[in-house]
Amino acid sequence: MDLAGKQIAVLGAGGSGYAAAALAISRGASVRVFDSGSPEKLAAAVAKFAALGAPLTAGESALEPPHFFETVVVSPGIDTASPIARSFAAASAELIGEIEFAWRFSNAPVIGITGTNGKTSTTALIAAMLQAAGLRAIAAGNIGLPFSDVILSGERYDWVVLELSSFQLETITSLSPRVAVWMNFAPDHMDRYSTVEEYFAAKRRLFDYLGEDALVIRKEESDLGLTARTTTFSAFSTSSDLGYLAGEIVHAASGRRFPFAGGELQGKHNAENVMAALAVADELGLAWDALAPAIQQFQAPPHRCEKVALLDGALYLNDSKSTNLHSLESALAGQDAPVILIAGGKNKGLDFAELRDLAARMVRECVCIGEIADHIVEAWHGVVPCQRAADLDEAVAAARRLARPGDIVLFSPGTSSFDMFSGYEARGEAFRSAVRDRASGGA
Ligand code: UMA
Repeated sequence: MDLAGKQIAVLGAGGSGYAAAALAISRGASVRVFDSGSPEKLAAAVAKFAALGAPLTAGESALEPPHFFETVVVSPGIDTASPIARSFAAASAELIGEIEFAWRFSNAPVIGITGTNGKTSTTALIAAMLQAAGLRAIAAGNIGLPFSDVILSGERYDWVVLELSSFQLETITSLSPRVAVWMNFAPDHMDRYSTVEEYFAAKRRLFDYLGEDALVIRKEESDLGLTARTTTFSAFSTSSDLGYLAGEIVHAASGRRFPFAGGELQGKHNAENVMAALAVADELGLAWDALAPAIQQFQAPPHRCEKVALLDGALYLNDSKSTNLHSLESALAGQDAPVILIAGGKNKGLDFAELRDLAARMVRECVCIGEIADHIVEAWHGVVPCQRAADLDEAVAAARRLARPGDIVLFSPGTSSFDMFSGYEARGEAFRSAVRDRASGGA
């Protein structure tokens, strides 16, 4: 893509907007940035973009394109149906996302990973696995590092491992992963999409430019009519290419086995993340044995079924990133010991009755917190003994009284945190300290 002398507009003054603007400038473009957020809140960003040489227009005046642009690069958080995106799309030759923009400059092949849950852990795991195999690999995309920053760094990579959200996939027009990984799908982001089908269609764009490249996909969702060479995985199906048996991951056709239990990762949903990584390894011709130490020592990113401590013989897991029911469902289904669950948080209209059967099978007792506590008690009445706690610290104290040696105390809220915390990270940190204080001899 030749940008010399071209007029480029970047929409959104967040991390991806900044990286895209910097990349465009480095390739000789003239760049302007537009953000419909309030000028007061964006005062620091105005100075930062001015220093870069990409003037930022904020607020109401950002909605009117001042002239025609060759290319508009939109940040993932901006809905393409929003007023700002629509007016710029009408005043440009093309509107593409930051991921697509960076892809056009990439010399390295991409492993693209999407899914409703588990994609961040799997992205980090695959990058760590490739690095352990001596390859130059980097994790980028929705995981937090904009793809444009990877290009701008000038580093040469053998592989870019990209976590791709539906928001990012909506605006690709040529991105073609060498290996596409589909973790799972469940309704989410219904504040952006008007139907579940629309959300699915956005995610499915991962395959739009796939051709005959490789596809790694969860068995339960593999019936998508694609022609790509496919490897299926599942910890719950007996007919997938990669499956789970008594603590091991098994390759059905060859009988190869990979020891999963005993590593840092925990739960069958993490076993599926490892299966996806091993399928990628097969695709790249990497032997499993050589990868075992890196995979077994790999620690899940914080707040995703992260092991916190062993207290009175019970294992405490922090899954604060569980902000929807699907994520709680995966965390519960993945356990193979009785669970004392701490759940609850903001009441955003979720129906915990959907998990009644699973909770009846997996949860011995539940401690409910937050705005939605009463709803959980009611939804699981008669199948799971539930009690309420006033805050997270009280919930940990209650769970400790209920737990027996060998149990798992799982903090997987199943909803967002904003009734009590500033975000899932703060919530997870509060859980960690409540547990660690007790593990180190506190109350
Ligand atoms: N904005 C507008 N108009 C709008 C909406 C937003 O101008 O209608 C402006 C905001 O005022 C703000 C800017 O857009 O200044 C923010 O853009 P952004 O939301 O795209 O934020 P970035 O900092 O660029 O972060 C994005 C991803 N954010 C989202 O998809 C919401 C990050 O994913 C990603 O890590 C980063 O790019 C680097 O690639 C975060 C995320 O929450 C982690 N992702 C969602 C998720 O995981 O559920 C999909």
